[in-house]
Amino acid sequence: MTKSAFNKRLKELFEEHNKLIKRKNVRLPKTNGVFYRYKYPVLTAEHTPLFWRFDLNYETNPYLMERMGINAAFNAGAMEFNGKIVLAVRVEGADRKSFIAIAESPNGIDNFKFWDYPVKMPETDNPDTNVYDMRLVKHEDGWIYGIFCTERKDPDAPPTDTSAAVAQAGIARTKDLINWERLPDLKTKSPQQRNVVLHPEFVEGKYAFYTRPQDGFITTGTGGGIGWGLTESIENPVIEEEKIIDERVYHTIKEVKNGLGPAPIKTEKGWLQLAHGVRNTAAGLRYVLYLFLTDLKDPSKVIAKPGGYFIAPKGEERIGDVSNVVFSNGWVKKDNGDVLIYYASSDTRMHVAYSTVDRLLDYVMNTPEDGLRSAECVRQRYELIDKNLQIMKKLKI
Ligand code: M1P
Repeated sequence: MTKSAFNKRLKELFEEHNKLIKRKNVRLPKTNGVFYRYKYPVLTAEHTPLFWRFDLNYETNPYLMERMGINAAFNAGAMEFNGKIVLAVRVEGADRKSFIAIAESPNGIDNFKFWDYPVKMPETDNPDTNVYDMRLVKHEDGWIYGIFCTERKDPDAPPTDTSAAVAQAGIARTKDLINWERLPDLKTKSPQQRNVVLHPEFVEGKYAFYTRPQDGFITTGTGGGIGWGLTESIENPVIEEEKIIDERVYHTIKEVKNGLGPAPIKTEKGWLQLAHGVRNTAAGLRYVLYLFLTDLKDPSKVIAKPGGYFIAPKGEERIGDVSNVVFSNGWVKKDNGDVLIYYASSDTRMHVAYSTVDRLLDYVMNTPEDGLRSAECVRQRYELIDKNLQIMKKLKI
């Protein structure tokens, strides 16, 4: 490529990228009354800065090649920070390694732009092979915590097994989302932990964690569902007693496994909780999102649990590196009661959905629980149909 062709292509690349970053997002009018989707994903691999991927120097990269590709941008933690919405995004390189990078937007709907550098996460004495799925939590102790999955090769696996891994909860804290202090990984009795979330307030004067104990890296085994445990210290985080607060249940959306999403939102009726549930199908695992409510004084006590899913993969969301998956580890409650729900589809891209605290509370408190059997589910539906037919008669519909 001549230098002038190189410069022309470089200019085009930056123009195309700018257009993508600045594209206005549009709330789709169609809704089930619980939440609204948006037309475009808020972040994709293409949103990552060109200078993370290309060597922009003609002398060393005369073909203007993408030297270090990015594969996906997904599973982001979220919070309001300095008047902006920030996402702590799981960015996955073409080399399969994930890292966390901060992207910010003035409105949380579009114009998300990555900060110049990804997070330089300090390591513990046992280096992480892969870090991902950070939950951002503003804790009442004054720190912003990032709780994430740290994955390492299973030291007990035979040398021929090059995929056995151990997942644990990594913990780091910061005040500015740039400088991070790494704390020891959370210790529990479970051989595997993923989807661990810090509760934003002290409970009984202790740090409280939502956990997800598992026997295997992928398989739950005896791991019963979303767990809960307390630790005296965050500098030496040890959970001695872990109890299951939201269990996996046969023939439901969370039959195979589940895991908490972001830290809960405090409302006057209780802690609003967002989680993912997984079931098996002939086409593989299907991940959907669901909501439940826990007690204000005892966040480990479930007080409302609507049956079924809240958000399931739809359209383009169904397709990606790991298809048929929606996953969320970030949402933001604004002062006016609006809730922006950040969810990833198929381990590939990030979306936003819009709802309000009032709508979500109405949904969790007034949706019937899972009937667990076809006959009971039909009975629930008869109840609804009976009431509706009377209304329709009155309204002459
Ligand atoms: O591939 C779907 C998701 O799988 C894992 O979630 P879980 O531990 O509940 O199975 C995570 O690795 C997550 O990152 C991923 O999106």
